[in-house]
Amino acid sequence: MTEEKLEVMLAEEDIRKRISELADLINEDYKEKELLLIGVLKGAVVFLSDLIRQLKVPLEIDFMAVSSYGADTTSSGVVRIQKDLEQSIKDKNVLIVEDIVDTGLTLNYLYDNLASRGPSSIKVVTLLDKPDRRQVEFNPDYCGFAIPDRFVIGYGLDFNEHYRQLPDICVLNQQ
Ligand code: PRP
Ligand code: 7HP
Repeated sequence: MTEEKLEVMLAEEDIRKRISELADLINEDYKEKELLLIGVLKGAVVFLSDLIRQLKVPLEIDFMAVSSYGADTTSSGVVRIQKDLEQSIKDKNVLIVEDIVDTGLTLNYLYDNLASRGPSSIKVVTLLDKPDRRQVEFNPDYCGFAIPDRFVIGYGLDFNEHYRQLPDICVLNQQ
């Protein structure tokens, strides 16, 4: 039987502190503006729900679901919209909220797709970035942590839909 061992990479308290710093930057950059946060389901829900509680600017939220991964830890390279927004983003200040940028394929696709809908501005905040894994160039505007090329779970991130509820971000070692 495969034994799974969890190793904490980023503890709950480190994540909390960094989200507060990201929120300070966003509050400053969007002073006097209104924001539409677009959470990318499902991984970003935990990050988005903690982030919005630190934001002081008027905001709305909406969600999209896209798929680039199957039940695997490697990218299929195919991005599909599985759930679209419930509203037009024309003339809105859009902030895409992601849990992780890995190959960059998801955000590369999503950014271009949303940019073509006529928002007044569009930026990306990601909690995690794995720059070593990039297949297409993509630079998030705000990033919580750049991490090494390890498969991580917890704080919204899954392995085969499990572990999203862990408060820490952990590396899953299978032995
Ligand atoms: C994960 C993550 C990003 C994407 C990043 O989503 O939430 O959306 O992969 O990978 P990329 O940069 O290589 O494209 P996933 O498809 O696993 O869905 P989930 O959020 O529902 O877990
Ligand atoms: C997607 C993803 N989901 C969970 N953990 C990771 O390390 C991941 N990279 N890309």
